[in-house]
Amino acid sequence: MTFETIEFRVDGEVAWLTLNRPERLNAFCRPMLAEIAEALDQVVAEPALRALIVTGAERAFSAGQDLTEPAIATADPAAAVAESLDLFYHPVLERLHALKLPVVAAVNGIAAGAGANFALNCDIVIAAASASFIQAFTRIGLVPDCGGTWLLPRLVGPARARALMLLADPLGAAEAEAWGLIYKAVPDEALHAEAEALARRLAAGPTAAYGMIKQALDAAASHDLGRQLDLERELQSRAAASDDFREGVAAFLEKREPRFSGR
Ligand code: T3D
Repeated sequence: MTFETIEFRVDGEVAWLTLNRPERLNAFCRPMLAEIAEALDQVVAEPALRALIVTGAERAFSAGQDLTEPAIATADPAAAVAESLDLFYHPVLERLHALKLPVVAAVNGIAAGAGANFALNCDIVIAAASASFIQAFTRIGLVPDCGGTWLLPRLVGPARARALMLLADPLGAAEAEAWGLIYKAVPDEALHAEAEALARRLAAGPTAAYGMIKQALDAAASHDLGRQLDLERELQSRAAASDDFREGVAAFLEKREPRFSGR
């Protein structure tokens, strides 16, 4: 399948999804969000895939919503924005969170507004040293969306989250790492190799267990400890029934590296 606004490439067990509107700093428009949703459906439909990398073409990761998109300039922007979120952004975020395989965001440059929060919805976020993250929304009189108000306080704590969202100042990759917003900042020239190495390592791991870890972490936000312990018991029973658990224990006892199938 050929896309107009993204590149989607499968390389063995790892897929690459590249946001590809560099003339607009990879800003999201409705056709692009629809293509991302379609690519994520392809990821689900391909059981051989075991990790996904998301990155941006050329100098930016994404500048967030395309502010030149006609839907923004309608007579009723309130309705247009609600429609964009309901019909385009949220289906992408729901698909991203429903993926059982791990998703690595390789943030190659500026990630602003919805672009920043799209990256932060991924499982592991690494960024080029020259990249930065901006909760740009208040610069144009909007509020953070794409889960920003939910994610940021959990990642960096309420004080820093509030300042980031109210001030809309850029946060460089090294500081983003120090604050716990992202996993790691890496030298610019090493970004894609680091992302690929991480994804290959994850692709060789117990994919079903990774999916269950993601499910448990998502559920933890709304559970008390008792409910979370129940969920952990249920997931652990499923993990214990997996081929990968048998292989993991066998490899340990035989003093060798495990060969996980992902099942
Ligand atoms: O509809 C809804 O559902 C609402 C949802 C909203 C979610 C959001 O994401 S709101 C936040 C939207 N994003 C922004 O407000 C960021 C706007 N962009 C910027 O502030 C700056 O471009 C950056 C800080 C990201 C980068 O600055 P800089 O100096 O490196 O680049 P630049 O020169 O500003 O941009 C380069 C080109 O990209 C330029 O085009 P030109 O003049 O060369 O033809 C610029 O207009 C274009 N561009 C950058 N961001 C956007 C964009 N075009 C459309 N939409 C953009 N968001």
